[in-house]
Amino acid sequence: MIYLTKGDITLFDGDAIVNAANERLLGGGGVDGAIHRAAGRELYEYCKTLGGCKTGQAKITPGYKLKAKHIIHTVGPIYKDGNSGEPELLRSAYQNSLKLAQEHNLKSIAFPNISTGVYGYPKKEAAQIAFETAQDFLKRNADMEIWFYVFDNENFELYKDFEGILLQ
Ligand code: AR6
Repeated sequence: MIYLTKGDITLFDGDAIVNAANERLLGGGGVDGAIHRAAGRELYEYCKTLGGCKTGQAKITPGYKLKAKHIIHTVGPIYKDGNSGEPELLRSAYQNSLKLAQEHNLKSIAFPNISTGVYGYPKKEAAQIAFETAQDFLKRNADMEIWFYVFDNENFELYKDFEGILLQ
């Protein structure tokens, strides 16, 4: 199932939240900053050992002080013109996060709207890619709960009419 919630992803009480990180994996602004603040210093110390993460890839850490048991850190593309591989890289970020969740036998995962803040990805196009990737994944892994945590009204309006999405 795919769920939609408006609010702070650091409050998600489930198996994993996804962080929209950068390639260094050492924190930053936006949702990345919020997650590092809520999870605590231990997250930063652990992330230092990971050697970063390439755009479109994903790495997993414990959730530390979060309610969520794990954090899946992925790096979305910085949006340039839409013809520089951004759609493929954004899809990979979602796919690789879901794959990692599956490999760790996780059953619930919450995503922020990757790349649509500081990285400037147009929200409508990003929402389409996120939702389609989730739907595709569920065809093969029907028992995963996929949550989209939107933080602003524009994203809420974009997601709420997707077919089959459940408002929570
Ligand atoms: N819960 C849910 N969503 C949030 C939260 C929150 N607590 N805070 C912000 N958002 P951004 P990006 C939304 O900029 O575009 C960082 O500095 C936000 O409104 O966090 O992938 C990293 O270190 C937006 O819709 O991530 C990277 O350098 C969405 O999360 C860079 O920003 C993503 O916005 C990554 O940029």
